[in-house]
Amino acid sequence: MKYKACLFDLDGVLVDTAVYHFQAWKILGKQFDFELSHQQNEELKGISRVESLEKILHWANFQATEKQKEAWLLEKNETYLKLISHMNPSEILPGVLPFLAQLKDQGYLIALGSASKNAKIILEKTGLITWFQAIIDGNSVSKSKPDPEVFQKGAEALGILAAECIVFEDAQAGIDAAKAGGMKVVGIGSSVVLHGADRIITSFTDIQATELLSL
Ligand code: B16
Ligand code: MG
Repeated sequence: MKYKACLFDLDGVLVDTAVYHFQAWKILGKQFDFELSHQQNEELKGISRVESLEKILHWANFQATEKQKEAWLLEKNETYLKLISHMNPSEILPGVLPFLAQLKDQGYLIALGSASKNAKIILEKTGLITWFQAIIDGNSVSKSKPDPEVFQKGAEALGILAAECIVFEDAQAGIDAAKAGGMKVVGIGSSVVLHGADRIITSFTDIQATELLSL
């Protein structure tokens, strides 16, 4: 087979946790009179928690001490954990489960490549965890997307080459990471905001696993 594995981003690809990140950052922003816009939130997709806070403080034009930043990172995560505590399998995005089943039937390996340090909790709450042969998340990498590390580690964990992987991503930083790692990439979202993917789909209801061979 031309490709051996599919590497999935989590937020915005398998589940829509971006809405919970948005709410949690909005709640935190109140402390320094900052109102996060939807457009700014787009730029936070796929990047780490630390980098997200740096961007937000820059937009808010707020100088914070390292101690303050640490406290806010913790606070944002506590709010986020509360928001995701009720997550369940109903929050898996449309078409994801049938697509994973097709991949499994066709012999593909399946791995996760997420920037989130909370990825495992989300996979457990939604029951998605059983589909994955390897999980690479924010706890296993030192460089964030658009660095390819998260996907390279995924390929390594599965024991296959980058050229044998297809990445599924909703964020520009993630598409760039996959490309930098020499992998094929399917973007999930709109071609107006996502550039450089080998194919764009609006959801997994748009694609059949057999179509991957033509990438
Ligand atoms: P956490 P992904 C990313 O997940 C999110 O898109 C991004 O908005 C978030 O800041 C990042 O995870 C870190 O998340 O605070 O849970 O560690 O899209 O790479 O699955
Ligand atoms: Mg994402």
